Amino acid sequence: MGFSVAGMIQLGISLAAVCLLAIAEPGHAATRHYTFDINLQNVTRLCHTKSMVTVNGQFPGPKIMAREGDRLLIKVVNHVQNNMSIHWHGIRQLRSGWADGPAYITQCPIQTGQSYVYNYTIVGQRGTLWWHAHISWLRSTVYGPIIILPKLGVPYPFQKPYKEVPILFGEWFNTDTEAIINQATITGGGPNVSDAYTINGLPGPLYNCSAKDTFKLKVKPGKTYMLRLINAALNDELFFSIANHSLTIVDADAVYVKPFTTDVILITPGQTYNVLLKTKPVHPNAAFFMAARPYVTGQGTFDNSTVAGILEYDHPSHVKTHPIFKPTLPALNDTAYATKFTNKLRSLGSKQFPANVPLKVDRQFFFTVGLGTNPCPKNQTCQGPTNSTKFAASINNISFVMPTTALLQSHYTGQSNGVYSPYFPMSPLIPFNYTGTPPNNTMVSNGTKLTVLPFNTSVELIMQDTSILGAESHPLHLHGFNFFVVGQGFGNFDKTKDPAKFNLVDPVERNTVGVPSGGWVAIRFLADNPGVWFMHCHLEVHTSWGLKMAWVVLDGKLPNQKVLPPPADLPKC
Ligand SMILES: *[C@@H]1O[C@H](CO)[C@@H](O)[C@H](O)[C@H]1NC(C)=O
Ligand SMILES: *[C@@H]1O[C@H](CO)[C@@H](O)[C@H](O)[C@H]1NC(C)=O
Ligand SMILES: *[C@@H]1O[C@H](CO)[C@@H](O)[C@H](O)[C@H]1NC(C)=O
Ligand SMILES: *[C@@H]1O[C@H](CO)[C@@H](O)[C@H](O)[C@H]1NC(C)=O
Ligand SMILES: *[C@@H]1O[C@H](CO)[C@@H](O)[C@H](O)[C@H]1NC(C)=O
Ligand SMILES: *[C@@H]1O[C@H](CO)[C@@H](O)[C@H](O)[C@H]1NC(C)=O
Ligand SMILES: *[C@@H]1O[C@H](CO)[C@@H](O)[C@H](O)[C@H]1NC(C)=O
Ligand SMILES: *[C@@H]1O[C@H](CO)[C@@H](O)[C@H](O)[C@H]1NC(C)=O
Ligand SMILES: *[C@@H]1O[C@H](CO)[C@@H](O)[C@H](O)[C@H]1NC(C)=O
Ligand SMILES: *[C@@H]1O[C@H](CO)[C@@H](O)[C@H](O)[C@H]1NC(C)=O
Ligand SMILES: *[C@@H]1O[C@H](CO)[C@@H](O)[C@H](O)[C@H]1NC(C)=O
Ligand SMILES: *[C@@H]1O[C@H](CO)[C@@H](O)[C@H](O)[C@H]1NC(C)=O
Ligand SMILES: [Cu+2]
Repeated sequence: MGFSVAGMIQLGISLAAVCLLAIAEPGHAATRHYTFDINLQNVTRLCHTKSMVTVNGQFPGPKIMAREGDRLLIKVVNHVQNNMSIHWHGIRQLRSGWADGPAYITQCPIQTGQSYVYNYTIVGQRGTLWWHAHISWLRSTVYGPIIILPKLGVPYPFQKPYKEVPILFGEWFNTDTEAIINQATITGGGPNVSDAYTINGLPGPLYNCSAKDTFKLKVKPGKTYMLRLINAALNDELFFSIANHSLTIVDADAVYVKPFTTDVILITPGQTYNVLLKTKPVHPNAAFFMAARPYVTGQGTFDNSTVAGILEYDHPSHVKTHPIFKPTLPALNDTAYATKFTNKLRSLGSKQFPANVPLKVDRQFFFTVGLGTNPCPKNQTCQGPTNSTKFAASINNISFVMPTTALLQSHYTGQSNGVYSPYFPMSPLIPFNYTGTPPNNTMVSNGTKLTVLPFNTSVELIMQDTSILGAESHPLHLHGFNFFVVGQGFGNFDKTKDPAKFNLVDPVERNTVGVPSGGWVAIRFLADNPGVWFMHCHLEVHTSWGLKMAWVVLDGKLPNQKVLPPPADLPKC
């Protein structure tokens, strides 16, 4: 922080989002203050201007910078008509669930004219995470990076990059995304898809009326850059590649991995990767597209377009920068590639950064995840799979009904009666051939049901995709924890044969994992963080349809095993 406030004003930098450091002695944790003013901003892309909800008028939003061990105090002031709530995606929130952010799970929304200070400490994490609105579909415009540097004096377990650059993937909609999800909720149909994908808010030259809105990464030859990749898209997993350059993955969801080099990365909404990009030793007489397009397994309509940014070498002015090379991306439905890619991910598992996989399991759960239907209201024609049904989604056939008050508060105050049931089923009530011919009755049941775990329970969870209304990959995100991805496969999970193949040595540790289309994934985590923790598909459309549930982790016996008291400014419903 070697610049003065006056200097920043001269540079025209908005003070609002600038971090003011309170304490910053070497080796000591600091407290970092940010202010997020939620306001409307007119933004134009693809020749369409719309008024959108933003943080500090920025799209994407401001960058949060911290070091491992720091405390963050982020004041969110809501100046718009929409309710607001912000989630710090991937931050463990040890005992500080009040700061986690999903609306009606850990807090009531911040209403118009109100403010709330998110107060939490980053413990044992370093890498790239992100923040986003966690209410309705507002995260389409309200998102930004969280960059967590290692503690002072602790090096990366790989070559120090020359420069670090956040790369946020997003989706641009010409119309208001709140109108889109509201309309879909009424008709029961699939919501309208995006008009473009974006890199750092910019769709790039492959779209009409967009060439001027292109992200350019200017690099020097012979250097190593670290790209901090974040998929903030609403509804799409993405393949990403840079023409004529390989990428070395060193970190996934803010956990170091065994480095591996690849030409194409698959990143689901909710996931992050740090990747090293070695630039060519001498100036090439060319530029290179960095492009992303979706990986699609479902049957609905989708945005099949491609976003491109440009990797440009910092040339002496006489050198030509043409042609522009384009990367080869896998086919939109290339599940073989997706599987090969995810199978390569491994925890670093070093002495300093061990993979603490739970070896014993206290509680086992088997959850089906997939689509289904709700009946169309009488006297209405719906646009679900039939004209008498609406689309729905569920876990163990329960489509989650959002409460009207915050679950954490109900739990903490012992007033959960009538708010939620603590009996979420451990496995499907009616087993069926999950990936075979789907049952005739596709109707889901519903409820606000949670799973209650004693403190320090070691959990194994199998998540099984279903073929109801078509198999589809679902990126499941768990709040409050990282988990280890100990196994995955296609077809139905076989509880006699599959566990023998689990990797309990160096499985990847992360917070969001794709349940393979028509397959299953096995995860393990230690429930050592008391609170109420949301778990949901990170495809916003599926979350809206009910593919979500929550875990209650009870307090432990020791004073440092209990949820902290709620802050005084916690919003009320
Ligand atoms: C956005 O554009 C509208 C119409 O031109 C204008 O009335 C409004 O003041 C603009 N809002 C902002 C925040 O600039
Ligand atoms: C943040 O939370 C910590 C831990 O509960 C508390 O000690 C501290 O006073 C809080 N800070 C603010 C500004 O609320
Ligand atoms: C969704 O798309 C349909 C068809 O293009 C259009 O008629 C409708 O207005 C769109 N809805 C919203 C909310 O933009
Ligand atoms: C882009 O513009 C061209 C020329 O006007 C038109 O033919 C084409 O359909 C447009 N493409 C898209 C995706 O709108
Ligand atoms: C995208 O979908 C449209 C409409 O289905 C189709 O016409 C077009 O060829 C597709 N584009 C690509 C690149 O697959
Ligand atoms: C992928 O899509 C192509 C073109 O639509 C089709 O020919 C192919 O069978 C599909 N592959 C898979 C694995 O679904
Ligand atoms: C359904 O429509 C019929 C005929 O238009 C009407 O009599 C009835 O009141 C409607 N029912 C509801 C629940 O709207
Ligand atoms: C709904 O679908 C059924 C079966 O395809 C058809 O007979 C009926 O006319 C449709 N109703 C409306 C209101 O479109
Ligand atoms: C489930 O369905 C699949 C695909 O149709 C089939 O191959 C498999 O034999 C079925 N499994 C059982 C246990 O019926
Ligand atoms: C589902 O429907 C088919 C065709 O109507 C019927 O043959 C089959 O027995 C039904 N299956 C079940 C499980 O009800
Ligand atoms: C839940 O299911 C009941 C019974 O089928 C239904 O009346 C209610 O509308 C459903 N609630 C939601 C929010 O879908
Ligand atoms: C905002 O949240 C409050 C508290 O849950 C709720 O009563 C109100 O209806 C919400 N307002 C909007 C515009 O959604
Ligand atoms: Cu999903």
